[in-house]
Amino acid sequence: MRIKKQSTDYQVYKILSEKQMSGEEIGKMLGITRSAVWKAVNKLRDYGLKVESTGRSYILVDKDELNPFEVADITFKRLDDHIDEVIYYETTDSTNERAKEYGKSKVLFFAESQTAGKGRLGRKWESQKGGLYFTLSLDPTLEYSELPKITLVAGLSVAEAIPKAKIKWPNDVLIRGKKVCGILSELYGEMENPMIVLGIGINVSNPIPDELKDVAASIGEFFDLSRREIFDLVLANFGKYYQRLLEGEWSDLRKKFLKKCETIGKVVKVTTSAEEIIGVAEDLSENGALIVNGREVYAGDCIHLRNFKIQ
Ligand code: BT5
Repeated sequence: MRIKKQSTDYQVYKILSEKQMSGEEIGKMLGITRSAVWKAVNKLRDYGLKVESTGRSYILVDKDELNPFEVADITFKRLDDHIDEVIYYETTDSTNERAKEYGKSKVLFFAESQTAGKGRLGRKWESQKGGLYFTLSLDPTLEYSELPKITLVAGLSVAEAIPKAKIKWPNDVLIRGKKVCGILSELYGEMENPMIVLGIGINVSNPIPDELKDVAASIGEFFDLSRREIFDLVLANFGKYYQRLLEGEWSDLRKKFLKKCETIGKVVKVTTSAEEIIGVAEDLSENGALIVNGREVYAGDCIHLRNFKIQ
């Protein structure tokens, strides 16, 4: 289902989510007829929302925890300058794949569940109902070399939204050492003008398969936070931090990232496409790279070697 920022259905939802109102009043606000309002209200009903009409007013009752219009409302509120369309799926293969197929930036793809959720390097991302699975297609005005910072900023946005959460460089968010969020960013389109497909998966109350229970968890095991609250906080943080990144304020974001990142100071094994490096993760460079044994690493798989002793 597609929801555009300017669509009448969404505009009517937005008004009714704030207060009850008559068809005439809504019509006046939006510059449309009462019957157009009535049509929009019926569309909201078709999508399963409960809109009562008592006397003169329409009242939106029983707001779902996160219905498609609520997803759109949060998105447009928090990412006003960067997203103007939301595409919502009950289920799809992978929101990153949907984004690439659509091929347009400024869109947020959201799924209640994914049948072929993707991790990095062809790995699988478990995506049962109860979690948050979404992808933003962005068209950043950044130098090519700055693009990996978008993933770091996304991790920071999630880590700051969840109590006690820490970042494992480059893209995992953990609570007590267990992964609750993964991020997959992909470059798409032409080299000169690439589109970023930024996929974020957050475990909220979705079941975690037994074989992953040692390394993964859902936020619901630790905190009583709803999907709505988490989605809203993550997008609010990302809207703010992404804007700062575009405005060249990386050095402040880097400091924030370092505060949340538990990789620094640990002995790590980083596997890049070319090699494996074992050593102390010393710092995050001004360029956004992890510094291991004095070398800059921009992307790779990172394992914290807690019991490893350096001679
Ligand atoms: C990631 O890959 O962590 C990136 C995950 C991105 C998922 C989002 S959901 C929305 C969008 N659409 C997609 O299709 N993908 C994105 P990586 O660092 O490679 O980690 C993958 C590994 O994490 C797997 O091999 C498992 O060990 C583990 N894993 C799988 N599902 C998990 C889950 N739900 N929670 C925690 N760990 C999981």
